Amino acid sequence: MEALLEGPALVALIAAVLASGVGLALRGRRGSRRDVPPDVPPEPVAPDVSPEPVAPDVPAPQVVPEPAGVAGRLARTRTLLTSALADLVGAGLDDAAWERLEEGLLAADVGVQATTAVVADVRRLAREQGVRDVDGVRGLLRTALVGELSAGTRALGRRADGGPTVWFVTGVNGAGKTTTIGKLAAREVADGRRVVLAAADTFRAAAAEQLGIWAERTGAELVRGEEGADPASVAYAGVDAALASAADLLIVDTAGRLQNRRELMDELGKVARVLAGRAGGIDETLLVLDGTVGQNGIAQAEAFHAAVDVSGVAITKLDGSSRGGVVVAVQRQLGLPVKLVGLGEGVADLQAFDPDAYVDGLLGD
Ligand SMILES: Nc1nc2c(ncn2[C@@H]2O[C@H](COP(=O)(O)OP(=O)(O)OP(=O)(O)O)[C@@H](O)[C@H]2O)c(=O)[nH]1
Ligand SMILES: [Mg+2]
Repeated sequence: MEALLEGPALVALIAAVLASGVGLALRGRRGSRRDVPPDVPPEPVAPDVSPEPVAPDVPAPQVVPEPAGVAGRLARTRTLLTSALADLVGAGLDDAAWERLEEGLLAADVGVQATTAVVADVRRLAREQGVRDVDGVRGLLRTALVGELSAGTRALGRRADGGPTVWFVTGVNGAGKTTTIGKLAAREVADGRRVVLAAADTFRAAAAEQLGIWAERTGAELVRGEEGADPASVAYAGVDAALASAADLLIVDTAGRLQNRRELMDELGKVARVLAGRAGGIDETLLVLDGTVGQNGIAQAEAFHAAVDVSGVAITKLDGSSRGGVVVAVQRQLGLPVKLVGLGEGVADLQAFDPDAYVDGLLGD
């Protein structure tokens, strides 16, 4: 230690160790964990100490089973919209029947703006083209809905110029952040990437334990802090760990927070700034939305976008009581691309969002 550290750096290290009462574990391997002492400021504690290099052994790829399709999971919404379409045609495309189709889309959580625009389009095209049968109207509706979903790139951001890619994951309590991270880690490790997970959810010890289980399960490395530690310091340590392990990807988990809790949203902004500062940017700021909350997802997305500049959305629980249309509402009202959909609690229940498959799920093919 004396050979490596002199003067201020040594003093800083000793002070940090005494203050925390915990030593810093600077060496980590995949499937291992690093503990960040509570209240370590997000400055480098001992910049002269470089972690020992980790042998560049490539993790044995895990097989992630093929996920179940979106189509099967949106059956309830499909039934609703299919019967609205049949009624529409049965009623000779009269005004009341178009209104019922609107009601069907609203009931599916498509949202007022998108519903109004989509139905106006379909109605006009049906009139212009003389379309009066169920398949024809469904085809027009399909095109209009896919059109609503065509904005933005679907791929999660990745770093091209060396250094680990950084994904920052946010959302309200229980949205499915940690589970989505676990699924992403499994997928990335299976693709041969070295992954570090940082548990910047320090509200509850159980949160880090939960991420730790995913780390073990997937072969990712875990960085965590004590309960109550500054989440920004954990994010910071995550970058250092990812650099030390020559990782390809760092995924930072955060504590769930209500979008109207000002101080918690400010804290999230700080974590993002510290993370971006240390990593030289964030490649994807992912907002995780619970698909079952319907239109409240829009208010959540607005607040998180204002706080941390969201770049992509993951919509979870589309397998549950979700009606699925919130995907359309999020894209139209916020212009944020939906990149991932969660379709269950299992490791394979995550899909890249595919507008065509999704609309087939809503309407049937
Ligand atoms: N059915 C279903 N359940 C899901 C999905 N994603 C997550 N869950 C479940 O939702 C619950 C909450 O998930 P977490 O990943 O812990 O959510 P979180 O956002 O990390 O929660 P906090 O950290 O407490 O804010 C768990 O029971 C998950 O198994 C999904 O796509 N479908
Ligand atoms: Mg969590």
